[in-house]
Amino acid sequence: MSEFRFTAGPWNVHEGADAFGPEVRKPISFEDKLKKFKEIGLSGVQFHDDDAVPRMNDLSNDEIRNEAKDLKKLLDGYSMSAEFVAPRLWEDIRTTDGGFTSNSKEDREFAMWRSFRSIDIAKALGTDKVVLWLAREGTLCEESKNPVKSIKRLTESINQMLSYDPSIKILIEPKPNEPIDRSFCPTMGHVMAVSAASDDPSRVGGLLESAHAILAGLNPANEIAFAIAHNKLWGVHLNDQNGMKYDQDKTFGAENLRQAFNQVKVLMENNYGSKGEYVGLDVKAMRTQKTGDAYRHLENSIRVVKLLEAKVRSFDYELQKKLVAERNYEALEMYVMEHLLTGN
Ligand code: 3MF
Ligand code: MG
Repeated sequence: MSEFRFTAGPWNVHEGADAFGPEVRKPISFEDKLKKFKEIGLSGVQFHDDDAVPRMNDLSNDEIRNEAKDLKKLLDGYSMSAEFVAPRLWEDIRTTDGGFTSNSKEDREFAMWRSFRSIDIAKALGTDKVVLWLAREGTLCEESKNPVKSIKRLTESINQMLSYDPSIKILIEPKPNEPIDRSFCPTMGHVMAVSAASDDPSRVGGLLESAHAILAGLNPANEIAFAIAHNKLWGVHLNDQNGMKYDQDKTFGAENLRQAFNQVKVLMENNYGSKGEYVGLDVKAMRTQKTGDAYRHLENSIRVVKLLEAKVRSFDYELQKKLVAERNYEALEMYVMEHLLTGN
């Protein structure tokens, strides 16, 4: 039995286009994805604001709320929950230079409008979580933004969201680069600092994505631990990544099983999920995967988490204690490798 409840976003079943080529699979409707998500064992769905309410830029605030309420009914029909809503601030012409840290006042106002609407949508969907993946909050040309002012603008934007709705929680999902070159909030340490600087630190936490940590040259399990130590790990995006290159969103564990094991281990040791947190998967199928078999990367990721949960349960903590006391880390490391390579 898994201790975790899993989620994914509709973008995790996509048409397979990469940065250099066209789409290779047929689009699938949201309801079909929802049905299949349920079937493969997910408990909920992650949303961008415009995944939940398409073409929201053309709708009034009330129309947006009403469409979100319709979506809630659809989710209820499948007994699926909404984990979070994230304002998608990286597709509109008005966020070409970023949203919260754009040099243009009108663009910053648009970013706030989308953020307030994301809060409205989250409330209508029955979740108190808004995720900020700060895709364009940084620079392509380093001299183009005042970094101190920009970081303060980010905090001010978060403060406005906190005061817009007293029950909403903000989860910052840090990423060091891509599509921006130099991010203003690249790691979980930065997230904790922004949280501390906000008007209500108890409502600003983090969501750690494994691949984003690897892109920053950091260890995902330690990034998870850093947020847990501050009581602020409110979401994860488990996946994998082959080194510091473009964002790959590979199946969890597909590149580095020991690193994946340690992520599951730190989550389990700290009862992640006991306060309603989900294990989110942010994985993408390979471009080569055929239409009609577009969910296998999600199923595989769930399977890997479950197999690693079993490995954590059968981990010999007594032996670990003994070897730590002897400071025999060579023996401990070998035990971990044997444990992962053999038996249950
Ligand atoms: C990019 C991401 C994003 C976020 C998503 C929800 C498109 O690297 O990880 O996926 O996860 O916007 O926060
Ligand atoms: Mg992610």
